[in-house]
Amino acid sequence: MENPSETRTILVIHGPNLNMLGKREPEVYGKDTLEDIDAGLKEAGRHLGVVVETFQSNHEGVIVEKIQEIMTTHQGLIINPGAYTHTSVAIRDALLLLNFPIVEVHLSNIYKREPFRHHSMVAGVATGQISGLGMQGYFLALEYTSSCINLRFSNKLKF
Ligand code: CA2
Repeated sequence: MENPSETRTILVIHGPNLNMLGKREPEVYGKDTLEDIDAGLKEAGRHLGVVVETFQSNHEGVIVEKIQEIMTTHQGLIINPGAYTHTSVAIRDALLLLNFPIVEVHLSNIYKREPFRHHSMVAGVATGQISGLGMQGYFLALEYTSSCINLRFSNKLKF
């Protein structure tokens, strides 16, 4: 059996309404579906030497529970909390449980949009944020997160 201490697994969480990607508002969020993005991330993960898991929920508590579940099983998190970005103290508090890299991703540039989207509850507890680069943002986040994990395994980085 694989030694659990040697797994290199990154979870990608998509928040509410992101299951509608490619089906509505392509001018804002692009024409790729969530299934396209998830399949691309899993394939990219194989090239980067990490396992990518993906998860989508429209429910805040379900996202909180998923974050709690990965505390000891995963080594990186990429999260687009959707509209919960701007409201959820619960997701922010759950992220504080994790001691590995967390990248917050937004397809749109939240700072160019309505004022209520300018504040992220998550930004202050994430390692970093990518906003406005469309689906490429997820792939850039994956490159960063996987390089942190691979460096850690070669003992060059502590987190
Ligand atoms: O730009 C982003 O990625 C957002 O996280 C997307 C959220 C929005 O509330 C945030 O302010 C910024 C909304 C996701 C809605 O996704 C849809 C996709 C297709 C059609 C309709 C909604």
